[in-house]
Amino acid sequence: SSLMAGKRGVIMGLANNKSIAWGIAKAARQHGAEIALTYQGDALKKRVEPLAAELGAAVVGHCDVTDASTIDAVFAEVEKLWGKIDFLVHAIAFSDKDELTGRYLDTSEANFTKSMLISCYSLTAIAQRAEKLMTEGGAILTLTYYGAEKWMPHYNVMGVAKAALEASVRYLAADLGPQRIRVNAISAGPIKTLAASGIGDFRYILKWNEYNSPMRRSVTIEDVGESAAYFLSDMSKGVTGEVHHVDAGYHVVG
Ligand code: 0WD
Repeated sequence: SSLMAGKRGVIMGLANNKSIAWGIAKAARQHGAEIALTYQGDALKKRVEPLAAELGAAVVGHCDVTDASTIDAVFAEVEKLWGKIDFLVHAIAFSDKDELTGRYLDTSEANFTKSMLISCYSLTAIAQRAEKLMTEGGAILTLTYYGAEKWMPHYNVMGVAKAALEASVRYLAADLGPQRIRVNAISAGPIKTLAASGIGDFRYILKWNEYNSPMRRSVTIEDVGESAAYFLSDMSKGVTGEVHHVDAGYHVVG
């Protein structure tokens, strides 16, 4: 379709073809958008480059959100490439997997701080840069999980970080609303990705969702991609500060 024709945006958090960022990139492309991708480190560069080629997307360089100079560098690259952007996708999260099992109570200060920096603050850090390039308004989208709202087994510090991320969405929406920059989140149901494989008993959580969600299935990165296209396009031009569940309805049950 031409839903996103003429729109240009940056997608951050692509690790491989199982990533939610890949589902979003594919959908945005199918709907006519132009895309720029970042990667984290040389190992992922080798994964991201062929995927970018498949979509005809630009690769704007290495970005590790714990290193502000790399954030500046990729946004400088995007500015050189296009001058302005229309959308930004944040599909980034991290916690030491030793703390994604057992008790939340046992979270260390070091991992709490690192998880909050990478999984929560990074949205604000990249929104600061995006603001300057969204000169004609724009759409910012992040990814969250139900563990922000309710206790979920093993999600632990990531649940706390996602709760803060969802609050950030509301505060950023208020700050950027006057410039017609919208900020929303998709709360995705569990999907087997690299990041998910670090969560204790993930397969059980996936099965639990399949048996108990209203649609009796789990969601795919393609499902998330299609919903993302709504948030990144003008179809959602009156929507901001929203956390939208793409979880086969699980949130009405669990
Ligand atoms: O069930 C799931 N998979 C769900 C994921 C359900 C609901 C939400 N989400 C969220 C995640 O929490 C995350 O915010 O979706 C987002 C994307 O995650 P994903 O697609 O599940 O996982 P993955 O393909 O691993 O991509 C996350 C990427 C990293 O991959 P790895 O696995 O290498 O950590 O986030 C990036 C990295 O590419 N990332 C960083 N990027 C820049 N700087 C950093 C960093 N410091 N750390 C991680």
